Amino acid sequence: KSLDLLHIGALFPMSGDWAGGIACWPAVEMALQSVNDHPDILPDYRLVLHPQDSQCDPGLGARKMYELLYHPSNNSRVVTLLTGCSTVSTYVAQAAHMWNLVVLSYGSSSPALSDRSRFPTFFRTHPSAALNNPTRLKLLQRYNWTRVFVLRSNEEVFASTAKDLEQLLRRNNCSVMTEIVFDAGQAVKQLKSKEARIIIGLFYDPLARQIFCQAYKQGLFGPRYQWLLIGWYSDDWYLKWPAAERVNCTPDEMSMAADLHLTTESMTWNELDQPTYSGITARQFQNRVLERLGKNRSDIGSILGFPESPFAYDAVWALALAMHSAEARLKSRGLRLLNFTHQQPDNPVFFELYRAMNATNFDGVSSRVFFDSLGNRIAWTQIEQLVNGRYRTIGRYQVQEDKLELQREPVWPGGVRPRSEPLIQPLF
Ligand code: ABU
Repeated sequence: KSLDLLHIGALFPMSGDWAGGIACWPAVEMALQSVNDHPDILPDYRLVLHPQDSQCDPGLGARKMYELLYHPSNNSRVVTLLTGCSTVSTYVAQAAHMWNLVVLSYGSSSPALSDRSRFPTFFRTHPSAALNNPTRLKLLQRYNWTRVFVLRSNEEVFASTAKDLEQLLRRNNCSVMTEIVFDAGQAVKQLKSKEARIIIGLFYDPLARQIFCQAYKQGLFGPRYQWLLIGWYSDDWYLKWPAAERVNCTPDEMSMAADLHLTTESMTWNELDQPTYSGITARQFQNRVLERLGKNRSDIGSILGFPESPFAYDAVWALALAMHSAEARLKSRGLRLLNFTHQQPDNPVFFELYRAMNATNFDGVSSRVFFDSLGNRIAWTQIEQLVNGRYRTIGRYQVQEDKLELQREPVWPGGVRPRSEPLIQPLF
């Protein structure tokens, strides 16, 4: 029988600050194929993807959104937008509700996106970066680090993460000073002059390379210092970089500076080796993404967007299930998903789709998928440490139950746990 088409606009960052589209795009295609092949989900429809490269650039992302909505060659009516990269999602999700569009992000961590008054139709399968802050606090408390420096770049994703972190640390009697990076050399110099010892870095990985090169040159690494970074960079972020990026350090120098840093990140995989709602296990999903990318399991750590690919796969399933349930409710009123319009302010299709998104609850390859009242995902976080060129697990933490499960203690630079206070107190 002939199927009606449901159009989905999608923005993938294929380059730029976070080029996670590299693994997330194939994951979305895989999910679309499995939904379209499923006999019982949206049996009267075929989902059609309209992918665009945003380069993780908010201006380009906004332009691509308008093209998806208005380009004359695009006579399809896009019902929903999938996005990745916080900076792009922030622009898109601020505007999209004006066109009745639900925005679902597989790759946006910015805590600012949890503001329902600014982003009323935004959901994400990627957890908010704020989820890492209680984990950071747990580590600081465990190792008696009460004087901490936050080094962050100026994008809202990191500003909002830092704000949440500062409030949490101050409430827990930890002194925290924040340095915003405009120039990596100057920022590292400031940290040195303030006798920083415990440093939490919040930035995308191109800036991380600039900072660690400066940390090497200015000696802000090794014994006495402990860096805590974001855990979703590729495993070789400090060794390899795009040709256009100028890093004035050798990979050996970068390795020395980056060695023994700790990371925190939300856990991305369903750990049960059982078929999830879509019929495949998380491991089968990994193998299929690798196959599409022409890569092996040994490449996993260096594929950009691989940790987020389960969020991308589950985002499509969340959307398909929400559409399916919206269609059933619409039918009882003599309507269909095809009655969606961008203009009608109280469009019933938009209303039912939004309602169904809120009720999402299924077992995904990234574990159970459901959203809190702000459209956020709930998840465990894991702690890792770079030791001699390999990331190894230190433990994991679940904030709701205040559960810390440690597998091992970190290796300390120079064999001694750094203190957060310098031996001679600085005058500030
Ligand atoms: N885990 C990737 C998040 C990227 C972003 O928030 O922009």
